[in-house]
Amino acid sequence: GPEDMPAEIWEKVKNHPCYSEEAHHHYARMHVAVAPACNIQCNYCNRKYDCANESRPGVVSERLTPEQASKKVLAVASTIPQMTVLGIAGPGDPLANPGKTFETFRLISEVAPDIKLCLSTNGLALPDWVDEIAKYKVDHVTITINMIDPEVGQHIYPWIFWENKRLQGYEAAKILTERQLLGLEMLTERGILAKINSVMIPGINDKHLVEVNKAVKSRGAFLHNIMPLISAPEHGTVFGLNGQRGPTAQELKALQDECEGDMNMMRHCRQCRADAVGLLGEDRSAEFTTDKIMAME
Ligand code: CLF
Ligand code: SF4
Repeated sequence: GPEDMPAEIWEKVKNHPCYSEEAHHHYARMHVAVAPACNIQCNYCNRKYDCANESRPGVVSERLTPEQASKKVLAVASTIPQMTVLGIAGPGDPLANPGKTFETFRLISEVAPDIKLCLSTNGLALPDWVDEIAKYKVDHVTITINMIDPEVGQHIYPWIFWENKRLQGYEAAKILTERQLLGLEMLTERGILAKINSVMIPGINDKHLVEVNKAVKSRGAFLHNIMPLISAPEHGTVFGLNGQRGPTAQELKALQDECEGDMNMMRHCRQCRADAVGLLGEDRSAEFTTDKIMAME
């Protein structure tokens, strides 16, 4: 609440449903799935579907062009007055699709300047785009950080695509963690609120996430959202096919409680689709498919 933070930060979080537990009862967000490509591989991802860094794996979202996305935002904003935040969270990595992502932000800031812009990324390309993010007044950025130790990271990320090369194993994870933490520091310097998402993977990074929590807090992260791995074999992810289990609800809560003393923990995440529309936990995306939006005109 406003008593826990400086006034300028409260201004940014008070009507963002993910950054404020209270706000999520009253304010809605929407996502537009304009970013199909990705620059890394996570073992919990199946590329045919949405980016599992911010959304439930195994869901196919409707892909839009920036123009379709901006039409959709106008249609939703006129139907759902509590819609305060537009996020780009997939289906791949928004910053691996910078042309589409920033063109979407540009169009929306022209037609709907009151809507807050939000972005979720794996962080590999983040340092290259922080100035552009600031230019479009994107006040909220989520980075998915699952490790700060490449020994751990090599079991989560089989490869990254970096400076025109595919890198693997320890080397790939080392570059990824360096870029994520640098990107976080650059956001903090510019006063952009950073939320960290971490996927809890039992036996791989569950113990290590306490270290991640400390590292991101010391670099100014505002909120930490530890999410359970979802690894049903039918999603076709590497972890799912290898029989890697997700955490139990008790294991997740115990880890969140352990980190709670160090920084604000998000506990109301609903692992939304890359084309989610509505209050968190409510899915109105089916009301706003492209054919329906075109029919509204
Ligand atoms: Fe979307 Fe993410 Fe912005 Fe929210 S979702 S880009 S910060 S506007 Fe929110 Fe959904 Fe959890 Fe994401 S409940 S998956 S944390
Ligand atoms: Fe999949 Fe997202 Fe990871 Fe890319 S960043 S591999 S889209 S989960």
